[in-house]
Amino acid sequence: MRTKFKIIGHRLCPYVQRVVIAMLECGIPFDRVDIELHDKPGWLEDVSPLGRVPVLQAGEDTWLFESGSIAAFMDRQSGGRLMPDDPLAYALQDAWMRFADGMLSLVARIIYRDPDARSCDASVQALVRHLHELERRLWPDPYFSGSKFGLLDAVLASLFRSLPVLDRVSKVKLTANLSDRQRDWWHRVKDRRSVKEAVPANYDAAYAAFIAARNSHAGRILKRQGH
Ligand SMILES: N[C@@H](CCC(=O)N[C@@H](CS)C(=O)NCC(=O)O)C(=O)O
Repeated sequence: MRTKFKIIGHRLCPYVQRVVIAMLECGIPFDRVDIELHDKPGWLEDVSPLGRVPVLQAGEDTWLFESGSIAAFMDRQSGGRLMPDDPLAYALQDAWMRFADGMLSLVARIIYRDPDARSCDASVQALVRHLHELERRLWPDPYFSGSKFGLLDAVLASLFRSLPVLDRVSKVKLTANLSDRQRDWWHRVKDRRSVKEAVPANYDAAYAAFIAARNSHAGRILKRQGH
């Protein structure tokens, strides 16, 4: 019998969320072990080339890294519920997931690196441009993945969830820049069981506290606000 999958993650990480959402959607049983990023266990480097999460234990000595690869593996494992069969439709979804990954990199810049209000606002503004571009080219019908909830929805859910907290660190407001269609989609998706269960119930407070512990402009703002 195959050993049960084990996912090593972090309770708030967006990349971990997409994997957990995919596994829950596909009905694949798994164990989840969350680590602290500031105090990583020594063995993480042995199983994850860059010491990052998520990493999935797929067999006794087989570890898979990169959230996109893990989620795609889970999807194939369960017969392809979350990605289209058609090769072109598949490639398009994949391309939009990479676009969304670019947005997550901007979020990481805001959280960890932007040192002052000017650079933080510039990153938030870049996120707004991405949201507008998404709205111009792809809209949910009723999901971003099409008629069924898919991997692209999982990736965007991990991003949309963070927007209200990010609104607190810049004068540029992300939630005010969502289109009605994007807002309706999030309203529909946020209470989905897989999406809810991918993070702790107190996500907003925990995420704000996580950012407040970083030495960035966003961190200092949230610390000053008492998270
Ligand atoms: N491209 C990777 C990104 C994973 C990633 O950056 N994870 C963060 C947590 S959200 C991490 O492990 N950071 C710790 C580090 O980089 O040392 C993926 O999709 O899995």
